[in-house]
Amino acid sequence: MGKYFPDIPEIKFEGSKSLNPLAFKFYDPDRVVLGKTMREQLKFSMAWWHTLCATGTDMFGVGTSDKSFGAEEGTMEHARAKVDAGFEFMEKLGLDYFCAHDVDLAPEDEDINVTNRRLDEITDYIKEKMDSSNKKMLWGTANLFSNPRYLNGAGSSNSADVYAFAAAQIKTALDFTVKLGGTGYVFWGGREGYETLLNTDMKFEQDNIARLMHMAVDYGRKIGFKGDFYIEPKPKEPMKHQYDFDAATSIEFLRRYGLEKDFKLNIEANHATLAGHTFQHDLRVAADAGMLGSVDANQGDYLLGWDTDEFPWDVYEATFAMYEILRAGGFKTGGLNFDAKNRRPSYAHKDMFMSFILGMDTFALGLIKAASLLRDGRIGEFVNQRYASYKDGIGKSIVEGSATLESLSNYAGELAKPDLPGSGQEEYLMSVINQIMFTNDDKLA
Ligand code: XUL
Ligand code: CO
Repeated sequence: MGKYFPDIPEIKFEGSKSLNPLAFKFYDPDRVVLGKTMREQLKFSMAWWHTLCATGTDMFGVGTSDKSFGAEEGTMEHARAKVDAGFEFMEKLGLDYFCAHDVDLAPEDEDINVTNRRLDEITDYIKEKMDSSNKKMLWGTANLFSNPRYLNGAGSSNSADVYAFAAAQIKTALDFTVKLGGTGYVFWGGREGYETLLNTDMKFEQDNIARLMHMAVDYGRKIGFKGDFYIEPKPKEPMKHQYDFDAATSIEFLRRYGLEKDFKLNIEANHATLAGHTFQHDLRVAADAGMLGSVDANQGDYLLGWDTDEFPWDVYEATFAMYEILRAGGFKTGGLNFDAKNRRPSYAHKDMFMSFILGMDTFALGLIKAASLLRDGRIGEFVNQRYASYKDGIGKSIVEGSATLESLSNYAGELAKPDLPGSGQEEYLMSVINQIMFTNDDKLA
């Protein structure tokens, strides 16, 4: 039954009537939804940091969950035990992908040369395990925010030496991402922002971040990285102001610095809500720009104002998210990475499995219901009809570019007073959503 989670069986789909806490109720990996299996549509991924490293430490107390996996923390033996535990975990849940920062994989030494050798060693070991399983790397990244040297950021640091160390970490992280066949490389701007403008040259810092990203693209392409680079927007936390505030701000940054061909976005639900948007909003902004790359699947808390990284249980949110992802043509290089952790009181290893079951079932339902919404077509058709006035006449002249302020002013003068633009019927549309949510009559294939 495996060495690290001996009491946990392989998690299987048992259907919505199952009372087994260690079974999927909705995630049926081989079920076909809109031409692809659920497994292919959803591309679930395990975040190394939460699953194998995070112990539940918070600002007020130490960890509650044991992630030693039988080895002394901070040793290479522990790093290898995490690999073994991680592969057993992914195997039992049927997760095909994982994501990792450099520091999640091997302990950092004071000397970066030692750290790099450790990363070489551990990624050789991971590669061996990958060769004898079907596990894949979704994306890699470098942690440029935990080490004290990054207290003022990495690419945005006032210190050129610190900047060079950030570059060195990115180089190594790109090396192992390519070695492990990762299809994405993430820049989450951990501390790329500022606390006060009294000590900050904002434009200089942003120019420098862009320089670092260009160097990453140049190096990545040189060593054969064919995947997508991603920016993962977040408005605040840990910094008061972060430069990658939300999808719109990040897209503007990428275009301003000529990075838009190599970069897409990795949209995280809890980051979008921290920015005062819905998850769906930021997904739509990214998709409209052709930059919806990958998703960090999690959920915030309505009562707490920070990045709680909860496993998603809100099926409405998951449905709206999957609706955007399907409309955008589904995942290519990206997938659904559970950047989520179980609550501090849920400290048992069994809770980790039940958390993933919750998250995977939530997104399976989201996929089923989003596909039903698309097939039902009422929402799409309503939106289409709402803009019908642009299909001919004066509207057509606006869209085709022949209208001028004078022509529109003459038109308005003749009309004297327009009709109201038509009811938005939000309440009706939500009743359509509810009808879809609570029917079992989903026709998906
Ligand atoms: C932090 C966060 C990160 C990134 C990767 O809020 O989401 O874990 O996903 O650095
Ligand atoms: Co994230």
